Amino acid sequence: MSKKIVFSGIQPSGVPALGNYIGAMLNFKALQDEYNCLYCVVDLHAITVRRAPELFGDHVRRLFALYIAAGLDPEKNTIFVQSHVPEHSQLAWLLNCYTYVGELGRMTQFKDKSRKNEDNINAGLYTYPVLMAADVLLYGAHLVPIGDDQKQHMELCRDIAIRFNKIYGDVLVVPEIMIPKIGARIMKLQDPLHKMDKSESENLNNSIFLLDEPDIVMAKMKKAVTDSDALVKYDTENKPGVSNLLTIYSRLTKISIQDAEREFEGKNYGFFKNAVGEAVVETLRPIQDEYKRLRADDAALDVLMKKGAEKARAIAAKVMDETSKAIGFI
Ligand code: ATP
Ligand code: LTN
Repeated sequence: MSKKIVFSGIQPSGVPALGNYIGAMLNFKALQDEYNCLYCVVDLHAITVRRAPELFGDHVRRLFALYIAAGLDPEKNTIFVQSHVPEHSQLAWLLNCYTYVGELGRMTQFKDKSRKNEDNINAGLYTYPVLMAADVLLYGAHLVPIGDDQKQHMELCRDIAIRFNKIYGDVLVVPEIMIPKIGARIMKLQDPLHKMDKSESENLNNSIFLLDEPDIVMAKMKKAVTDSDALVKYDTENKPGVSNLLTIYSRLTKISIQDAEREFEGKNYGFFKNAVGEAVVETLRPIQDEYKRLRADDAALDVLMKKGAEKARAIAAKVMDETSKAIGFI
């Protein structure tokens, strides 16, 4: 039997943060042997916010290289750039006609991003989840690993596929959503009630970026907000800062939260934060080394990118064709 298909994507909107790594990339890695995985640099999604053209290409190459540096094998997986496969935009248009404006208006990310980009609430920001649905449905993906913040978008994707199939028969695969039990929402280090973002601009101490040098990681960790209990216990309601650090530690060292609590029993927060910082540094070290090696030869990286797009396109063209036929296009 052929392997089931996995699809996921990350926006080239800054240097990926620890939240992206723990919430998404760790699962990407875990799935690569058992599934036929497609991992995408979703550059079309990223232009819903203005980007400097002279920097955009570098951000795309950076994320592409970081996928590989973080442990995704470009031979085993299909790693590619969204805009290199025009079927994404093509299917998104079709799916727009099977999505209701009421559904899009309820999306919390749209409401949040509109608040943050008051001077540029463009239609792309609004129809963003339709493009995301197209990404997934274009490959007949069975499983989509994401962080908690993308759950609402993926539920809409499922609704669109179910609606389409009700009209035309079983044309689209309705995907399952995969969210990690621990680490689905890594919080800002200095504001642990809000999710860590890679496009953090207000306070860089809130996010650890995958390319941060060890001294920067340790300094950010030292400044992380905790509480005044001096007790390393997992309690998201009363101790959000400490719980966030415990989550990071647990996911990176593969030690359970309970064992981590035991490990830090009687230890002060300084000791605890130092240990979490070191776990982060040790995780990032091999990723950064491999990243530097890959970026020393962008021409070779571009060859991999081209191969990825060709592999992706072979699948996308087929699904695009079946979907168009189902609607009745001649
Ligand atoms: P931006 O800041 O540009 O909006 P982002 O950091 O939210 O970006 P995305 O590219 O939108 O990142 O998301 C890529 C993947 O990382 C998604 O699966 C998303 O759910 C996951 N993710 C993002 N932030 C976190 C977080 N703080 N904790 C866990 N998972 C996260
Ligand atoms: N919308 C996602 C990124 C994304 C994605 C996808 C994730 C675009 N297309 C398809 C999973 C499947 C985000 O902003 N985090």
